[in-house]
Amino acid sequence: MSSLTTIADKLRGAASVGIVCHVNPDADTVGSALALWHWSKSQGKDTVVYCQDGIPRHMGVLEGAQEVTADLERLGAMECLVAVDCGDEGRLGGAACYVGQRAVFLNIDHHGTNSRFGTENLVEERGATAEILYDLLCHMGWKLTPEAGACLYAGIVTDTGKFCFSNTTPQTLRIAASLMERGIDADRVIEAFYRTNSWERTCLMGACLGTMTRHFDGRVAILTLDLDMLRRCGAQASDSEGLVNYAVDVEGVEIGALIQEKAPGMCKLSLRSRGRWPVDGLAAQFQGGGHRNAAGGNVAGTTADGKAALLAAIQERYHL
Ligand SMILES: [Mn+2]
Repeated sequence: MSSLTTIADKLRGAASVGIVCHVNPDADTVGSALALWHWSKSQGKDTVVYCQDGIPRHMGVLEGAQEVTADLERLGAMECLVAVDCGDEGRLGGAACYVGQRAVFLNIDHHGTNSRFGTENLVEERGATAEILYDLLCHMGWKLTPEAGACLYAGIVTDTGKFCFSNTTPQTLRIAASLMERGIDADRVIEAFYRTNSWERTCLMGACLGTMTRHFDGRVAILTLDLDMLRRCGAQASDSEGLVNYAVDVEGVEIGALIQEKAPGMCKLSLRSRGRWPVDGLAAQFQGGGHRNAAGGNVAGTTADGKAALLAAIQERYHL
C-alpha cells in the first residue's frame, strides 16, 4: 500500500499526467479526476482526463468537464497515469490496455474490493475517492482553488448520498466544511446535481418505482428498468442514477436492488444495503464489487432473468 508521500513524489516527478475516470462515470470519479487535473495544470504539466464514456450533462457545472476526452492515444502519450475511483481494471474502459505496461500507473480509490492493479495503490475505505484526493492535494501543499474544491465537493456529496449514508464520517464533514471555507460555490453544485431533474428522468422515476417488488418478508426490494422504459420516457441510461436508493429506503428492507438492462441480454446490477447484510460479496458473485453497503455487478439475460438470479443468490447467501 502506497503512502500519500509516494504518490505525491510520482506526480511531482512526472512531466505529464493522464487521469482515468471509470466507465459510466459518476461525480466522484469525475470530480476527483478534475481536481487532480486542476493541480496538474497549475504545475505547468501537460495533462488530460480520459473517460471511455461520455460525461453526463449536469456535470458540466464542474470546471474542466468539457475537456474530458475519450482519446485513448492522447492518454497513452502521458508519462504518469492515474486511475481515480476505479475498483478494478474492468472499470478503466479502454485504458485497461495500459495496466502492466507502464512504469507509473497510480491507483487511487476507496473501494474495499479494489484489485490493486496499479504500480502504486492508494486504497482507503472512505466516503468518497474525492476525500483521498483532498488529503493528497493538501499534502502536496497546494492551495486548492474554489474550482477544484467544487469538483471534490460534488464527489463527496454524491457518494455519501448528501451526507446521509453510513460512509459519512466526521472527517467527511470536516473536509466538506474546509471546502466551503475555501469559497466553493456549493449551491451551484447542489442545484446541478439535485435540483434539476429533467422531465425525462422524472418520468423514468415514476415508471421505475412502479416495478418495485418485495421478497423474503419485505427484507429485499427490487426495481427493474428495461431499455423500452428508457425509450418511452425519452431518458438516458444515466437518468437512473440513485433510483436504487428508493428500494433500500423502504421500511423493513435490508437489501435494495436495481436491475437495469444496458443492452439486449445484458443487465447492470446495483445493490444497496443497510445494517447487517453486506452486499460487496454478493456483488462479487456477479462479476462486480464495491462497498459493504453499496456495490454493483452485471448479470446476463433480461431484467426478469437477472431478478431470478439475484433472488436465488440472496436466498443462498443469507440463508433465507
Ligand atoms: Mn466513489
